[in-house]
This record gives sequence, structure tokens and C-alpha cells, in this order.
Amino acid sequence: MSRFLSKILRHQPGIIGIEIERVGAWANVNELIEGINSRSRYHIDRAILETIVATDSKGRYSFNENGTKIRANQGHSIDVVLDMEKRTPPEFLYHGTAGKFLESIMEKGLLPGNRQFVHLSPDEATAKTVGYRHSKPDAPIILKIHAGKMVRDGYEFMISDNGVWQIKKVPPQYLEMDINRKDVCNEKV
Ligand code: HQG
Repeated sequence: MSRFLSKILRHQPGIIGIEIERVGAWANVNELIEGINSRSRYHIDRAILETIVATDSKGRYSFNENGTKIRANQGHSIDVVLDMEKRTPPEFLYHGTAGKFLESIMEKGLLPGNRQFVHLSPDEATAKTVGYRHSKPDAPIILKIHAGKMVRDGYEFMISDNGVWQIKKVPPQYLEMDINRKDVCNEKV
């Protein structure tokens, strides 16, 4: 159900016949519940939705202040404007990906693809989990991002409400593949 909610709120609200507000990425809760119940194989009610929002492992969703609207905190492919906080990142961030993408990444840098932003992780363990989504059954490749250097060179980073670092792109000169960390790169998740 949480995955289906992600699909609706980040990528395809039209599949249940609803619209997402461009500014803030909000969906109307009543319309969402009615749309899911009438146009999908799922059944949901307010209590189930509240449980998903409260217990999601990555804090993917939020209600607005009076609980009439809901949104995904990040990860959109549709054109939305989120009031994400600009923040100075730690010296290094991490990105987990699949070996099949490496040549292109090292040539063009990290690009957002279908999403609005490139997502970066604060630690290698998180990056490993993210990368494994694309690399399995092979182990992911972990790239170290020289985020501090990027800031000193004028790049701005944002962080979503659920703690995912975001940026429009990471040029290749700020990427490093730490070949010494075989324990990270060669193990399966
Ligand atoms: C790769 C999950 C070729 C990139 C996670 C990635 C994350 C390139 C894939 C969130 C490239 C895009 C996002 C280039 C980047 N050439 N490939 N130049 N630049 N790529 O799924 O970062 O569970 O859109 O390395 O936790 O994997 O959904 O991005 O492998 O935060 O909440 O293109 O999704 O969150 O894949 O994952 P994605 P991602 P949720």
C-alpha cells in the first residue's frame, strides 16, 4: 500500500483520477481515499492512511497542519515545487548505484533521470540499500560525493523533510569510487 501511495503522490496521481497541487505537492486526503477505493484494487480509510504516514520506515509522507492534505516529502517525477530547506551538507555524502550505470555516471556525472533531483545519502549503509534496488542480485557500487568541495565551489544542497539530501546534479569531478572499501562494495545486502 505504501508503494502504491508513492506511485500516486510522486509520479502518477492520474491513475486514481486526482491532481497534486504544484506548490507544496499536496493531494486532498478525501479525494485520495475516494480515488484509491473507487479506482484501484486497494481499500483504504483515514485510519490506515494515518498509520502509513506515522510508521513509514523512511518518513516518506506528511499531512498538512489540519490533516486535510497529504504529500510525499521527496522523490517526485511530476513537476512540483517543495519548500525544501537549503542546508550545508557534511564533507562527504554517498550515492549507491548499479555497476551498469557507472560508465555513464563517470562521464556525465549524477543526473536526476526521471526524478526532479539526484538523491544522496548521509552514510554508506543507506547508499548501499538504495543502490541495491538497481544492482540486485549484484552488489551496489557506492560513490563518495565531495559535497564540501561542491559547496566551496558554489553548489547548493537541499534536504527533504525526511532527511534525504538533494541536488540537481553532481558533475563527475566530485565523484569518487572508493575501491579500498571492498567490504562495502563487494558484499551483497
Ligand atoms: C542512476 C528511494 C546513468 C542513479 C531511495 C540511479 C532514494 C545514472 C538511477 C530514491 C546517471 C536512478 C531515489 C547517469 C544517475 N547515467 N545512470 N549519468 N546518473 N544515474 O530510483 O537515487 O524508497 O530514480 O545512480 O531511498 O536510486 O522510493 O534514483 O541508480 O532516496 O522513498 O540512475 O528512491 O527512495 O534511479 O533512488 P532512481 P535513486 P524511496
